[in-house]
Amino acid sequence: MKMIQVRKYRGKNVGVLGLGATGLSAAQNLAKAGASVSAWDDSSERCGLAIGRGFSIKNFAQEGLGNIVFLLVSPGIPLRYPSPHPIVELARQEGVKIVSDLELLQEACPTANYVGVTGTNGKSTVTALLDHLIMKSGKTSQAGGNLGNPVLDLEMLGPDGTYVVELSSYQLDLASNIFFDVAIWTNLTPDHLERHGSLDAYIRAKKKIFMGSGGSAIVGVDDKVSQNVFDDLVSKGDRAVIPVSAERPVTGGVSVIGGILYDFMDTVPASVMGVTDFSQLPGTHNWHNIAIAYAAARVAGLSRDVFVKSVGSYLGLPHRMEKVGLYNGVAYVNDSKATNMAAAAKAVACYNKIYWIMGGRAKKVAIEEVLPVLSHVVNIYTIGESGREFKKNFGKRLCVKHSETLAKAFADATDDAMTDFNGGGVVLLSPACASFDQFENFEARGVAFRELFAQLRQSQKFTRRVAGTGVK
Ligand code: UMA
Repeated sequence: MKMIQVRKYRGKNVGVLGLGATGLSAAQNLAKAGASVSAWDDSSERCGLAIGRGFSIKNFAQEGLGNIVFLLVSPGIPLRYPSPHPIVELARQEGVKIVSDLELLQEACPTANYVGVTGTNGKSTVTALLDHLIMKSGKTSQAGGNLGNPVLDLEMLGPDGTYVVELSSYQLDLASNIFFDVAIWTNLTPDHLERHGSLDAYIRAKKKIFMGSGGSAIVGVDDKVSQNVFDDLVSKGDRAVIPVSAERPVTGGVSVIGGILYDFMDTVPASVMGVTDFSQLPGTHNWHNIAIAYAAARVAGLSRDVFVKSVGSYLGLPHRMEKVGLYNGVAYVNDSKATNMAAAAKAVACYNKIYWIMGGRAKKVAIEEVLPVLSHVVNIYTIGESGREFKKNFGKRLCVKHSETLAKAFADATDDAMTDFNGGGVVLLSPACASFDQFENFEARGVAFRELFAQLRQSQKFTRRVAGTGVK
């Protein structure tokens, strides 16, 4: 398959703002297509990296935008709040079009099918699961976006192919001309207010997934905001709208009730399958994700049979309740992606006898969300800059040790889990915090956890070998 080529801009001058994953991928793609790319990043390190890859760096704020046909902006660049990035402001003043990489993808591959997935939680799982299901049905699918791989790094698809794109509120905020054949809204709780300024602005950005008219919308309706979004779409009447709930039966939609997936989309309701036994989709929050993916799969033309046969072979996502391995009867789970307490609470709810490693850079040191499931935890090992404060907060309820680093926490948790003579413990990294105080990102933190586990296994092999030689 071919790399995406945005040929339309051959011979044109284009600007790229931000040189992280999105900016570098776009700059590379545009340069290959024959555009003349000038780029800027506020970090001199990123500019240096781009120069090393042959891109021309231009400080737009000082030198002006020149005659670029558009400015491709990375999702992390502030558009409005707390204040617009000065180069974004300059582009607005000069009437230069601001675009996202998704818009370029849709221009380059206009005949492909597009599924967009947004919502506060579950969007990565729904994206990856749906991508898996489409591929299992024998069709071509490519997944990307907020999931980690920029959309211009995907392969070129035509009318037989589907792009399943995870979209953050940042990415949607940026877009001004996008369309999804199937637009998925999982749920909504307050998040990213530092970027959007208010809950209303966050919701407004997310609602851009329903831009245009036609196609289908799949909307999780288990929270009030999402129920309102559903009602608004139904009253607008410009597309098919399918409700999904993990709490109650929904007319014309899909539900999971008591661990059973029900399909109410046809005139005769059907009980599809039990969803409690998928080890890569643990916890009741995943019931909701499964129901959303089922509804989307049906709308995308997949049969019920394909869904039932394929959901069990979904492998899960790295760093999200990822089973790293078993050592001496203790399970090790990497949930490094849990960067807030709501996400960590979901992981804690899924296991028992947990030796919980948590902490890092906290948005707020609040523990209320995990309290209903705290009885699943044996001990807590805190790390990072919020570690001492979490120790203070949890200290009255449980045994908490401030281990400071992930390596020390891993060793402490392993020691304690191993000395539990009944076995069956779970060493869980689910930090409820961002990683930036000790790691480059949550992926690096998860990789470090995996490496610690590999070392632990290695030490066991070594001990066995030494034992075999009779050396003590
Ligand atoms: N930069 C500036 N000036 C600024 C702000 C940033 O120059 O004022 C530069 C930074 O120096 C950096 C670059 O912009 O070099 C970073 O751009 P970016 O923040 O848009 O990050 P990318 O590396 O392009 O990654 C983005 C998404 N990041 C964000 O939205 C913050 C990634 O989502 C996504 O995987 C990637 O595009 C590919 O599509 C990550 C994320 O954290 C996973 N998303 C948030 C979330 O899920 O909560 C929204």
